[in-house]
Amino acid sequence: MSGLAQISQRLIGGDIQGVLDLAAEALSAGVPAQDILNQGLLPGMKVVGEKFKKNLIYIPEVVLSAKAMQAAMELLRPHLEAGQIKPMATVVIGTVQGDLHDIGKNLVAMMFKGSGFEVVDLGIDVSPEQFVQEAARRKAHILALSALLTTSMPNMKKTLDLLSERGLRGGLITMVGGAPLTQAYADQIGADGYAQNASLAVERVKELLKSRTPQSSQES
Ligand code: B1M
Repeated sequence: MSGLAQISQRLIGGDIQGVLDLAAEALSAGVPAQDILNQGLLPGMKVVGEKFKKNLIYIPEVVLSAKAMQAAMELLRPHLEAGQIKPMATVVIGTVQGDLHDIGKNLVAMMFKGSGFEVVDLGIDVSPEQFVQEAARRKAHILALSALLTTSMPNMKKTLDLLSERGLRGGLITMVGGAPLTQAYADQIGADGYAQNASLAVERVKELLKSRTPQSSQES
């Protein structure tokens, strides 16, 4: 079994130290952090999700795998975020109200940082009011919302509606994402952009920034 497949296996087994040791070993052997993430950690987490869905594993096991994933992401963070020069725009990001899932949101935040954005991470269970206040206070160019539960998705719409009510939609790019989301849902709630994963989220935002006038996006 390859080193990256072993990382997946340890992650599925919730072996935090095992995942950390193998990830550190891979890094020092020169394996790129992106490969450890994309070919080791993410496939492992996918299996965890599938097993959870089929009731083959339960919350305590999922928590251990999630902790192993988070610990490994901390180890990879400096490598994924490297190369930053001058912030190209400010992203305010968070997981919407009622939702405590943050692994995907943290990855999206890391990818933005690694691509030269300034990132303000509001954490989990963020209310529409908090999102709107912080986007205004930080003079954000991008508001990025993550949701993993079908029950928390409506809070994305509530956040976007509150932004409109406060007259803050112009000049602010709104991005949504998370496993249960689709482009159709993003269109339905009036988000500017949707992406299926963290790398695509950065690409989509770059496209949207390019399509806006310099005064309303790239310049603050
Ligand atoms: Co929860 N959970 N969970 N969970 N959990 C899911 C989401 C679920 C699909 C599992 C299942 O049934 N198969 C299911 C939701 C079902 C639904 O809504 N239809 C579920 C459930 C039901 C629950 C609870 C209700 C369980 C319970 O208590 N009975 C509960 C809810 C708590 C709450 O939030 N209020 C709960 C709790 C938990 C844990 C705490 C145990 C843990 C979270 C730990 C943590 O995040 N710190 C957990 C986990 C780990 C999962 C699964 C197994 C894995 C999620 C994950 O981290 N994936 C998940 C199953 C699954 O998703 N298949 C599941 C890895 C991560 C890298 O991917 O987050 O999808 P993801 O992020 C991706 C993309 O979605 C995208 O980019 C990322 C990668 O590149 N993306 C964006 C994410 N945000 C984006 C934003 C963007 C763009 C892209 O732009 C802004």
